Parts: sequence; structure tokens; C-alpha cells
Amino acid sequence: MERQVIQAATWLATAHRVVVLSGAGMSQESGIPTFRDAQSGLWGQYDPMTLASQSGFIQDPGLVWRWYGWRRALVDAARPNPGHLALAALAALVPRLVVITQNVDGLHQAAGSTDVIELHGNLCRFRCFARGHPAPRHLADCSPDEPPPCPICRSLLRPDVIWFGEALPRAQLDRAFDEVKKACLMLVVGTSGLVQPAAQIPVEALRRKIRVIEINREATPLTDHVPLHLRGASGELLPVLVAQLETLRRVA
Ligand code: BV8
Repeated sequence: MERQVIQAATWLATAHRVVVLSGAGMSQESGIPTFRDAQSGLWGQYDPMTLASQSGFIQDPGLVWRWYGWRRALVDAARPNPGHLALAALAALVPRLVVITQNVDGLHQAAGSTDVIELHGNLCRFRCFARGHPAPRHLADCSPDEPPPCPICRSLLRPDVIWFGEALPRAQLDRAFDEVKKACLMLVVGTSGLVQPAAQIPVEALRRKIRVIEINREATPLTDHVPLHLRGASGELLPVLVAQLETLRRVA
């Protein structure tokens, strides 16, 4: 593993534009369960794919609302882990770094990353189901059991996230692929690579012959196609990678 970390740091040392794609594994060490992990307690009996969908919300708005309330409480209690902090530190060590995240927890921004593209929204923001009117968080906090009505059109509030079956925001998706066109190195961290269209982002990087380094606890469909796979927890590996880069910078 040490040789692989040195190789990754060596590539980073000469990279002029780095793009990161992060997934739920990035926040796992902050205490936020990933989509693939069995959800704990009450929510273990529900399929997140069903809950994170318009049909799930239409079928039982209160259930979906309470599920997001449970996740929001986990996010409120969470702090950026050393992996988030390492990516924020990395931005000061390379000329340009952009984080493209599938996560909806805001932890990259909380860690200090300033250029973050949220492909799937953010569960601490709210909009109404019918017209997308933005709504302040205090309305959600004051109604823990049922989604409150939109102050403008009275349709039900929902979290400002992209549900399965919903299109990703065009601006964010276009910007993500544009950043890939300009990048010379990609870090793919803590994602199973199963959710589309985000999963196409590293595929496009490989098609463009961009160096792709994957950091994951396990192998994924991407693993056999990347030049470098670092096996382990992002909260442990990213700080080691950044420390190695800082060492290379000192001896250079
Ligand atoms: C779209 C927000 C089209 C919500 C999320 C049938 C009908 C409709 C669409 C489809 C369909 N079949 C397929 C699709 C496409 C569908 C899709 O991809 N389905 C998959 C599952 C087959 N995609 C969509 O529906 C997308 N929209 O296609 O729209 C369209 C076009 C035009 C007009 C209308 C429609 C929307 C996808 C976005 C869904 N929303 N999130 C919410 O969070 O509540 S996605 C959700 O899943 C999260 O964002 C999460 O990030 C993601 C799961 O992916 P990962 O991040 O990779 O997380 P996962 O748990 O899977 O993996 C974690 C990894 O980390 C693992 O590899 C693990 O080993 C590793 N790990 C764990 N701990 C660590 C670690 N690694 C390192 N360190 C650790 N400590």
C-alpha cells in the first residue's frame, strides 16, 4: 500500500487540475450510513430506493419526511472526518481542485472545501413538491412528523435532493462533465459507482485518458479499469496521501 500511496502522491505533485468524485463512503466515518449499508433501527425495514423517490413521497409523505428527519439529525450531529479535512487541505497543495459529490450532507463544505458541485442536492435545504418554491429550514424543524405546506402555494415541502427517477440539475451536471474535460487527475472516493448518471463521470475521465485513482474499502465496477486503487477507509487514506504529497513538496 505504501508504494501505491507514493505513486498517487507523485501523480498529485504534478497535477495542475484535480477533480474529485465522492460518494456516501466519504461520510461513513462521520457516522452517516451509506446507501448500501443496512440502515439502522426502524429504517432497516425500508428500501432507501423507495423512500428516495417521488412515488414513495406521494404514497406516504409522512414516512418519507420522517426518514429525512432522521437523516438530517445524523447530519446535524456529524462533523467532517479526516477524509473531508484532507480534501480541503489538498486544495491548497494543487493549483486547482473541484469536488463533485453525490452526497447530500454538506460535509465537504463544512470541512472547508470551497468549490463543491452537489449533484444530488442537500437534505438541509427545502423546496415544495409542486412548484419547487424554496422554503426556510425552520418550517421543517417545526414539523417533525408531517411535511408542512409551502408558504407560497400550499403544496407539501420536501427536501431539496434529487430522488431516483428525477433528473439531476442541468447546471451542476454540465459543470461536472466540463470539469472532467479540464482535469488531468481524478480521485474517486467512497462510491459504489452504481448510481447514474454520476457513475459516468469516472468513465468519461478514463475515456479521456485522465489518471483515475480510486479510494474505497472494497472493489467496485470501476476498480479493474483504474490505474490505481487504494484499498481502505477514506478517512485514513486521504490524510496519508496528503501527508505524502507535503513530503514530496518539501524534498522537491
Ligand atoms: C435519473 C439523493 C433520469 C437522495 C441520490 C429506473 C427508473 C428511473 C431511473 C433509473 C431506473 N434505473 C436506473 C435508473 C437510473 C437511476 C439509478 O442510477 N439507479 C441505480 C441505483 C440503478 N438514477 C436516477 O434515478 C437518477 N436520475 O436517472 O433521471 C431522468 C432524466 C430526465 C428526466 C427525468 C429523469 C437520480 C439518481 C440520484 C438519486 N439520489 N441521493 C437521497 O440521498 O436521499 S443517490 C444516493 O445514492 C446518494 O446520493 C448516494 O450517494 C448514492 C449511492 O451511491 P454511493 O454514494 O456510491 O453510495 P453507496 O452506499 O452505493 O456506496 C458507498 C461506497 O463507499 C461503497 O463502495 C463502500 O464500499 C464505500 N465505503 C464505505 N465506507 C467507506 C467507503 N469507502 C471509503 N471509505 C469508507 N469509510
